[in-house]
Amino acid sequence: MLKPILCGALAIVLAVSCGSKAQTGRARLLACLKASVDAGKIMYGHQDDLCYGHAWTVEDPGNDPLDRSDVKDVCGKYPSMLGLELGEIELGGDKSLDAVPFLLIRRAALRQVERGGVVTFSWHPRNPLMGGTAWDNTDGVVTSILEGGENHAKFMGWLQILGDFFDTLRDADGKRIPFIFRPWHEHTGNWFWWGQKHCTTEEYVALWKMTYDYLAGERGFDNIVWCYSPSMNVDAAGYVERYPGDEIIDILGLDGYTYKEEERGIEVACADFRDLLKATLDYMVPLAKQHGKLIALSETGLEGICAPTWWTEALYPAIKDYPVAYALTWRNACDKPEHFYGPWKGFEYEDDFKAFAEKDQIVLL
Ligand code: BMA
Repeated sequence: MLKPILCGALAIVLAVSCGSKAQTGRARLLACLKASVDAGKIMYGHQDDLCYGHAWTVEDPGNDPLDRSDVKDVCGKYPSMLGLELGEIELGGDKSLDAVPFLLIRRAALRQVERGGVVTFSWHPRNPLMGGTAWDNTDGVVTSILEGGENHAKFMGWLQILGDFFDTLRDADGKRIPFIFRPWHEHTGNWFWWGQKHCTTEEYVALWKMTYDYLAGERGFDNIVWCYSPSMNVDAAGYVERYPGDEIIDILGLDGYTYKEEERGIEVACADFRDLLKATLDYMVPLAKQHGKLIALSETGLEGICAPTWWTEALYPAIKDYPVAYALTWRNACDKPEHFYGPWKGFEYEDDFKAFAEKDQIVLL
């Protein structure tokens, strides 16, 4: 059984409803997430939260690795959902595309689960055809890695390396920990090589199936909860167009950000974000019900949080009336001062985050 992630009454709900030992890790984690949703809660998540912060790294003197967190610095608690990124693990090196050691990522994942929280992995693999990054968005890459393609063997090698990493994620009893995996995200845009314009629907679905068959099938990872996460730029038809199927997907995710643009003020940008997110959740809720799936805001944020009340007046009102399992804000890059999406101590609008975190519905550890 997973540890309860909450204190008080809800902890009891989770403790009794998180499934039996006989269930797979996937089923148990899903049961926990569902119990939390059924109790009306929304878990708060932050990307890379234990690995570094807005103005610190784990190597700084005085920082106990895995104890510091920008979120905890502000509100006294860790996020209940920890996002971690595995981009470039496929190259076999020891650091991710964001220069985070995979050893640290592994320890962060295990520590988060030990503390009773949940982990979600994203993966921005490089372009296996052209050699560039995930943003090297050329056509034909997916074709080249599917069965029969010139890069199929190479890509299967990448999946093997990913699987080897996943296999190291074990608790003190040597059992694989349950976690969420969210590959091939934001495919409804064209910025990644697996994006809408760069492959057909059949190819995209085949890419998912190949990934799932290898990890869940061949490697036997029955501890993975699978999240599908289109970008918030589509209607209901666009959302489901490339859906890989109910057998593969557990969570209907959504990546949706607030974008500041010169021509509209930040207040309008926040209101537009709130309205679009609600309109998207309006069609996701019946869809999730129909397919028997959970919903998550798998990535969100406003870069640099230049709105004084983004948390309480843009994000919170947009999600509070919906069964959203978790909402995860993107990373606070330590090497790019303007690239932050979570709170940090000393940030001018940190009180607004505190007010968000103190809402009954919002769950931290
Ligand atoms: C993006 C940015 C990049 C980062 C990537 C993967 O949104 O934060 O700086 O490399 O995510 O984490």
